[in-house]
Amino acid sequence: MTLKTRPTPGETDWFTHDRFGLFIHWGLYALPARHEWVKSSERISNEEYHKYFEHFDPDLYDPETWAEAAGQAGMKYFVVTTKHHEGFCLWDSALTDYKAPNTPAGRDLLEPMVQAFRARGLKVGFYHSLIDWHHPDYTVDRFHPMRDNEDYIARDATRNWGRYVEYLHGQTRELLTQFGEVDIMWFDFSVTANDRFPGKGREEWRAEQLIEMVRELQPGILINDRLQIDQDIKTPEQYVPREWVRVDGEPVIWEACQTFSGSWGYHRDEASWKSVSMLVRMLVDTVSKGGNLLLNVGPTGRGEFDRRALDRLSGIGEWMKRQSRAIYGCTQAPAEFACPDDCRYTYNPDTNRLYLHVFSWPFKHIHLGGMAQRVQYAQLLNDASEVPMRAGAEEGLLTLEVPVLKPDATVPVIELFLR
Ligand code: FHN
Repeated sequence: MTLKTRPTPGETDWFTHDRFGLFIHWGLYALPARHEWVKSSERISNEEYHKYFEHFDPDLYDPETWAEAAGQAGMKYFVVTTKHHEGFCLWDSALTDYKAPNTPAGRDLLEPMVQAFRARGLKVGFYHSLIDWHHPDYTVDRFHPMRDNEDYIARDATRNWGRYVEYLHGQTRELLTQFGEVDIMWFDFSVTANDRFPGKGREEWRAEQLIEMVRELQPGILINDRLQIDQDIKTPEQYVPREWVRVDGEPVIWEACQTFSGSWGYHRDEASWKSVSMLVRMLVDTVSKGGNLLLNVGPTGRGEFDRRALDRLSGIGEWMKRQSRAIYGCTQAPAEFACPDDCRYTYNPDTNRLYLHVFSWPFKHIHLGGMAQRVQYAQLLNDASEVPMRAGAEEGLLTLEVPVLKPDATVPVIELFLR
């Protein structure tokens, strides 16, 4: 029996089936190319930061190549930063001049992206920052670039917070009425208070009203948890949870978001790029605990996925080409199936097939406790070659006789057809 999660307001069946999505962090921060938080970490004023607006010219931007790379990697949905904390908007918003059409890009960059990914068969998700370090009515908080500028802080008294929240809600309305069906709304994030500044959370965003509007405009849409009101998806970030994520002791639908390297936005000099093997194992580990993986690319200022990202996406795609049925439609295996060391199980309840992902290839045998009567047939997923089985030395033990050489797969998978 697989774990059942509590009901959600949105339609999550496709989400928990598809398991694997692409996160895209793209904005002016691609030009400084040293993390999307550069404006905050380097305390850059709007005036100083404006040079990136003036030079944002993604002349090599072709979202069809992005969608193809995502599709080839086996990704089934994407979530793109419509606006990140810097406040810059990828689409032709009527509510601001701080947008792509007003840069040398000279056009709405979101519309062609949505079209390209939708045409490639991927579901559409919009990340939208609650935080806005550019908007004149956004007050200073613990992360604001001007948090050490007393003159700027003093002018908070003249800022109209209500007007900023109207802007936030108004742009959300634009996003959910101008781009057809939107499948995910990924808000980010509520700010905790510190000893100098108040926080910003559900009350400050008028989150209940915002959620109501989102669901009215796009019935069935999935909303994440970062308005400080749990909705459809819990979103652990930059780590793989030890077990199925729970809220108040109940298993919930969850999606881990991760980067290839140490930065969400394009970072030219950051070198901690995960290997394809590690990324595949992260995907498997996530699904083995009932979760989704949202894996991020930060495109360059020229509008491209860089070579390091393309290498990882194609490497994952090579694995998914033959192993994807151990991911799509799969979830955590029932507790009765004790997983062997250095392996993970995923399980498809519809086909009643168990997938043994072997992280460290053993010498000749894998022993499955309590499975002697449960498996009718076993094969390597990469080439459908039979894996002979025999009753093990002890009661109920099933011994798989595996080839000495590791199969031709980043993470070999043995498909077990259960009785
Ligand atoms: O501050 C952002 C960060 O830049 C990035 O967008 C991540 C992605 O989930 N969210 C926030 C940090 O939690």
